[in-house]
Amino acid sequence: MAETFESVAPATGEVLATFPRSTAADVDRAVQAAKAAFEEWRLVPAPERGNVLFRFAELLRAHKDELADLMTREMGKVKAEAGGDVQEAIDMSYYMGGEGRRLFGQTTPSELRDKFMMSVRMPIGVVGAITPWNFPIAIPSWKLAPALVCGNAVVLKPAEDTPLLAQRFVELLAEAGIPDGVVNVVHGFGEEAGDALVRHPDVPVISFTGSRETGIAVTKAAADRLKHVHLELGGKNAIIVMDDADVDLAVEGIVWSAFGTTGQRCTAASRVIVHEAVYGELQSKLVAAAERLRLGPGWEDETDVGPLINRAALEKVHSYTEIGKNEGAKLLTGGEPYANGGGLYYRPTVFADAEPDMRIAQEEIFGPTTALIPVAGFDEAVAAANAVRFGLSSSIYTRDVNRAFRAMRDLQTGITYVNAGTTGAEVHLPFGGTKETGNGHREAGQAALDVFTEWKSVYVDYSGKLQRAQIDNAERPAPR
Ligand code: UN1
Repeated sequence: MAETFESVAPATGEVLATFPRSTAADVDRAVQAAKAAFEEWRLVPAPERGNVLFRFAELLRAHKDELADLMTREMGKVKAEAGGDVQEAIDMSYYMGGEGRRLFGQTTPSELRDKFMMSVRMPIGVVGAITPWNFPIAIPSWKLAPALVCGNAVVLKPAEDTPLLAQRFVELLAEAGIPDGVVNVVHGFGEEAGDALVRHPDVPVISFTGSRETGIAVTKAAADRLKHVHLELGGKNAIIVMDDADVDLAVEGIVWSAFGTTGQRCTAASRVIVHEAVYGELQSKLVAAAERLRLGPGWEDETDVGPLINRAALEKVHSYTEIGKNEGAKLLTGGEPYANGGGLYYRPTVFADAEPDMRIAQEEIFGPTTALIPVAGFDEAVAAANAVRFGLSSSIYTRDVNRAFRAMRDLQTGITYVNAGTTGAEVHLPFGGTKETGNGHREAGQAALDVFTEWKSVYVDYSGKLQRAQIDNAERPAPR
């Protein structure tokens, strides 16, 4: 009998479904199916591949409510955010569907006569996509939509916390007309199914979203075969609030970015760097706003903040409350679990008087905890924002256009917001981070195509004779 694992609702502890725990042999079968299907799929005209994604987007629209509802149960986020998660997948599928009629390369003149040259994007083969539970529909679409329109086949290994949503995702892709074998799913755990996928010799591309530590392990495991590895890892994102900011607007942005999705976003604002002139005002307004948030199951209309994903997450978040207190930061509110019908709730937590080098200001917590760091001016604020190993998102609240532009230039992150929080990336700009948030790749936008294609440069000589580049044209007149 194959081993199994359960999908459990974080708001109630209820078992939603049981899934087979995929082994290395299962992964191998999935990869072989993908490898065979790739040979057909790569030859399907790209606009036709795009049409499948358009149909997928339409199916996601038709099933948006059902998927959002399931997401409130399996993952726990609140209904409006669950709808937003599905909407990201709809938008990404339409956007990448349209790429089927672009996938632009370049043409450029040759240095020789009667010779034509161009670059074209080529699909690579089987993509191994390893996705997290926090955006259980959106992130699979960020990886699969571009991978598929570019002509690759995929083996998807979704997080073990959200297998039901992943299952619905691939069922709808099949209904949209993805041929058999082009998309395959394996379920289970990173050490087993994930590791087998990353090491499989017939999987040349790995796209992984998850923790920094797992990203390093993935990179090492993929190194022996020099695989292409795309990584989307942690964040320790800061919101800077300057003395000239609209403090009420900043508080709204902080509440949304720090406590939305219960802080379980890689773009969550887990640091707030505040000019001392508005530090007192911001503290009291933020605490009042945090204490107004209602905790409960994601499917209830009144809920602002849902549960954490699992017990290990709850324990980790609580351990950082202890760490923050021991480091000497001042706990202003929260800092404890909240009992409600067996759900894994944690009170929105705000620390004040944090130093930039404290662990609560350096390490990714992935929960509803944020730390206020007071500063005396702009330069100190930017230095504090940059003083972390991660570089995903950043934000500044200011009404001074010069400061805003300096911040856009100097904040060392892949994404910077002005007068908005650190979350809410749209699908048609590149998404990803600098430093240890990744390895230089981006997903979403045009940049995603670089992960899922190889450039091929093509030269066509129609002169009918041997022309030798760099030799037959060596005598160029010097420009005057
Ligand atoms: C993530 O947390 O991994 O910008 C993705 C945002 C969302 C995506 C977050 N659109 O916060």
